[in-house]
Amino acid sequence: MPATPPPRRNFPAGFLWGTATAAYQVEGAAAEDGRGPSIWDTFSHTPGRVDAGDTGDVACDHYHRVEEDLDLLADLGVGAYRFSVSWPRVIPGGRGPVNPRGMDFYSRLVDGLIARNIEPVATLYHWDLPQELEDAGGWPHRDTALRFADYARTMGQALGDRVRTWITLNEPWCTAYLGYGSGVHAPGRTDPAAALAAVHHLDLGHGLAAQALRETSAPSAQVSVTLNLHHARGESERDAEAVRRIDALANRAFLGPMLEGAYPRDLIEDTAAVTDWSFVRDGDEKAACAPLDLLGVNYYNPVLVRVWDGSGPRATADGHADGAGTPWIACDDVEFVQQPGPYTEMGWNIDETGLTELLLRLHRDHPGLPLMITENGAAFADVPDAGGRVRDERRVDYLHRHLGAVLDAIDGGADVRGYFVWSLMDNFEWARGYAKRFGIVHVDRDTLERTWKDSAHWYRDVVTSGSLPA
Ligand code: PNW
Repeated sequence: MPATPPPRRNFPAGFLWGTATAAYQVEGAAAEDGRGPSIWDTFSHTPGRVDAGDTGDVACDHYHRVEEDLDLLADLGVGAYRFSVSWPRVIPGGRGPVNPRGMDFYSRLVDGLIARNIEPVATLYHWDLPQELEDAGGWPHRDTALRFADYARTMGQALGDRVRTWITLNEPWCTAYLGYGSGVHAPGRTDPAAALAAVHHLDLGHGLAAQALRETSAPSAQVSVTLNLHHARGESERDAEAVRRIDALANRAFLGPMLEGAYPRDLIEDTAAVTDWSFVRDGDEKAACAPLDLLGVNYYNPVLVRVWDGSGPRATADGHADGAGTPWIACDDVEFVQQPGPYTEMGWNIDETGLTELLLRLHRDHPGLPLMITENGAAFADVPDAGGRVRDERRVDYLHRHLGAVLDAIDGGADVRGYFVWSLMDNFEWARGYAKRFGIVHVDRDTLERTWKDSAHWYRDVVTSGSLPA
């Protein structure tokens, strides 16, 4: 007798399936049609900042290949596409006049998506701050939050009739702590007090931008923010203090003001030696707490922490403690413990149980707030074989595990509305350059030709059936 195949697991009706990219990582055309420079142009053109000296000058040339890429999305069968708008493409100096040719690109992108029945999910800030605003002080400076809100209003007025879902910021953790704390991201500063000021002005900018989008977009538009929450675990009860510290600095520094209108007391106390938080003015925390329709969650891996007893070298397995600065401000007695493998080529451990736990925690702490996985994926270097096939079974396995983890969270009551693979195609992986390939579609660095990997075929089957194979 033939064995009955094990059943597929179904996602809820209406679950939104997508892929994600970001402007600087895919567009290229860095100096075309009136685009102004961003901090990532400056940073990537500074020797020593990005592996192999890679820059986003050409990237995937998506700016010129947008029609081909729209057809690629349609062929994948996805219901949504998450892209980001390059602030210096639409407002070259960060403030002041709009560049109509830049705006036109996004208008055509949105129209092209809608024409193919693909929902546009637009992120306003995926790290490419206009250089002029950095020169004026950047995110540690209050004015940047106000200019961000102006930019959001401009975008709402231009595209708010057509964009169904807005995301204000992508991963403000990276902007603040990697951009101004550890310095591994643009603008490359290593100043802990500036990093915490950046946290606040990102929180404030988010709230003001969310309000501006609400005021300018169709009533049905959904407003969201995307956070890379750190799912921190301790090895034992003794490590609860390390977990609390990481949770305050990495997660509640954003969740607190954005969702509850207040910074956590313990965060203020933990960081008292670095800043007195006097940049928080009356009314700011309330302003940061604009009503949200969804919370975007980017998830790659959990972290394992313990309290360092001062003996021996401190374990820094999260990969963020080398170099001149650290993202882990006031955490000198926290160790990041090496986790058991396997790992992706970023050196990130693969553990999907952290995703289920994180989603259930958000469901418990913020009941009634719908969740969306706005990024999840893995870097593996597989390239086409002689026959042109890309056998990336490790990526298929990664996605399979994590989609199963999403289903486990849904079974546990979490209200998860959608899932976006990072990324549609291999692209500029920030400080790691082009060598780290996150795409489900391969991009040849010489010809820029797009080739479906096995994972793209696999993902098409998942999204078109709305179910996960056993
Ligand atoms: C996210 N870290 O970045 C971003 O949103 C994407 O643009 C990026 O390509 C993707 O994840 C893969 O890295 C992160 O060092 C970059 O902890 C670095 C870290 C986390 C997220």
